[in-house]
Amino acid sequence: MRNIIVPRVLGKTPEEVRPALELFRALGATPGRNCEDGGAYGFQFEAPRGTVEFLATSHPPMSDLAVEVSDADAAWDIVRKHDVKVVREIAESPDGDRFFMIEVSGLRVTVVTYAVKDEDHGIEGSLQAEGKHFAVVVARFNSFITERLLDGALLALRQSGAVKNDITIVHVPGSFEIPSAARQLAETGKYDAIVCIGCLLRGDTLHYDVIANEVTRGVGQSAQETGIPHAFGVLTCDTLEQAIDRAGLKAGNKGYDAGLAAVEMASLRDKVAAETAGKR
Ligand code: DLZ
Repeated sequence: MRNIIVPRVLGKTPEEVRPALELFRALGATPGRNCEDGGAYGFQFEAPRGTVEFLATSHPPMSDLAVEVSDADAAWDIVRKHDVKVVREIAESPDGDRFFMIEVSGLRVTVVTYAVKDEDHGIEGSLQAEGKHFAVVVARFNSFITERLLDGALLALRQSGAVKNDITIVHVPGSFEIPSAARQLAETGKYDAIVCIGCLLRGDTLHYDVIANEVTRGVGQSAQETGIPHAFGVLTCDTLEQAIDRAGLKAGNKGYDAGLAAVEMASLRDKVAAETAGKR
């Protein structure tokens, strides 16, 4: 068995399903396959783990779906910014679990953080960007793609709680220029993370490989030498079609993913610093 997919109808049109899609994205579920078949649409989401629970009880479950998250209080803050009905406000169970219940697109969802974890997950960043500052460096080359990636990155930052005034967008001519601009921004010390957005399409010359290697190396070097997290939202594709797929269509939006990575890494940096402060 590779995967268990439980389909559920949340509306007749994609528009009716949109609130649930937006909420799940905001909670960090990874968009998976989208499909369309004769006017029926499917939007899949993936999480690192999935559990099927078969119940033997005379009471129907209170919710249609349970989502385990790393931080229910952070998830609660995210949920409150969405168009959802609150069925039960965040509370603590007698066992110490933190949980709340909402309804979105007719789907009743319990969101929970268990007091006793299955395993020690170690230190993890959260998707909370409130009060944090971000810079987004975006290449104009292949702007048809990079503008969509930029939209995705900004959506991720805003959904995570970053405010517009705390996001600086810097435009550069092409991907080759991303590392130097990113480094200059990182060195100001004013940003918690930098999101790098570009699109390299393989042409007939060596240019692609040369630039791709240099951009990857330069962004990595800037991150390591400044200590400021840099998220890599630079597509390296053989064809325009592949790039379109990764800029908001079939394979999600890699700008959005980079935005979330920036938020998580900014949070992780703070947590590692707090966790290790005073330790030898
Ligand atoms: C020159 C060039 C080429 C051929 N291809 C791309 C590309 O696919 N994606 C991209 O972001 N930029 C490209 N560039 C522009 C270079 O990144 C750079 O802006 C110029 O060489 C000027 O330094």
